[in-house]
Amino acid sequence: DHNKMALPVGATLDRFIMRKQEDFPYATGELSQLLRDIALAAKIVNREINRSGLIDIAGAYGSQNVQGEDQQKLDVVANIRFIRALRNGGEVCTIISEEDEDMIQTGNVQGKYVVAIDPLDGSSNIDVNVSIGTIFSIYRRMSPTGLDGTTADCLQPGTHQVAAGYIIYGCSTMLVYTTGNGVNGFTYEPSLGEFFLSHPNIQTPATGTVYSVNEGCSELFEAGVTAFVRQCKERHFSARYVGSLVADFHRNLLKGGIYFYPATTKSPGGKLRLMYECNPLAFIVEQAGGKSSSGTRRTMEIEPQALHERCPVFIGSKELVEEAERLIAESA
Ligand code: AHM
Ligand code: MG
Repeated sequence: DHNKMALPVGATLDRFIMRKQEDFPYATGELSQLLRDIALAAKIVNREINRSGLIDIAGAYGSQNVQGEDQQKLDVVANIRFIRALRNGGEVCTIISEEDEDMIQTGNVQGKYVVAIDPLDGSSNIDVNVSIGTIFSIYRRMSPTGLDGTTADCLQPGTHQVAAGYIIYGCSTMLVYTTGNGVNGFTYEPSLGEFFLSHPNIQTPATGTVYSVNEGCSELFEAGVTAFVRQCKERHFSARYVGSLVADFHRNLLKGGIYFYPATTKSPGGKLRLMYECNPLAFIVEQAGGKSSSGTRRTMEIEPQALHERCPVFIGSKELVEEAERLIAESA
């Protein structure tokens, strides 16, 4: 039956999502629709990012209206675009966004899903033409439909994720996602306006020779982390750190390596956010055969207490994450 054959490299994202849905006979297509809504918003945000260098001069070459509507900051623009797409799509009752203090109720009280999103991560890289990304996580709501989503719907542990993904706006734009059945990567073809399957069934190497950490903060690390960094150097690993989580994560996912943002004496809880930075990437890395840990426990098993809570993270190739955990345990 040709319908059951794996789709080849070059299949469009839409076809791929549709085919995956056929694997679940009782699927209603709502999650598929939600993924398509995210992909559409990604295309719009990609367009904004690509012309971002022109924004300040847009008036000069005449494409900007007199009210100067183009001048919002890109992370704000991305936030508006994703929220609008999720609201219009109708499948999502509640959103957590890095850009908004409180939960966002979409008004879609029949929506069965909750989304946690960092609409544009890597804020320090936006203005300097370095890769940035979007990270998202999808949960099924637990409260009954008919009302707004609740805080409890938003504070589910990462193990409850039904899907997660990221978009990297880099040399080319890619969307990588999982629904818990492997990880697939799609590359955007701007002239056609389509994402095409380019990286089917991504598996991350079991180990690697790259470590990614802001070593400028190393004096603020705890002893176990310092020992791990020393070990990376003794083995002559390469240091690679863009400062955009999605870019650093994506490179290590494909090539092998470890990204970490540990607790520091300055930010004892770590810097990165559990709900829309760590958990989605943890789901992806595990689906690709890798690991994600706070240093002492599996990221996805952390019981979230607050929408914007932070956590230390060690994520990437399985062997490297386990070594970091071991050194942290030994020096505790
Ligand atoms: P942001 O959400 O303000 O963009 O911060 C998250 C970013 C990550 O993309 C990146 O890995 C990290 O912060 C870099 O932090 P630092 O500059 O402290 O190394
Ligand atoms: Mg962020």
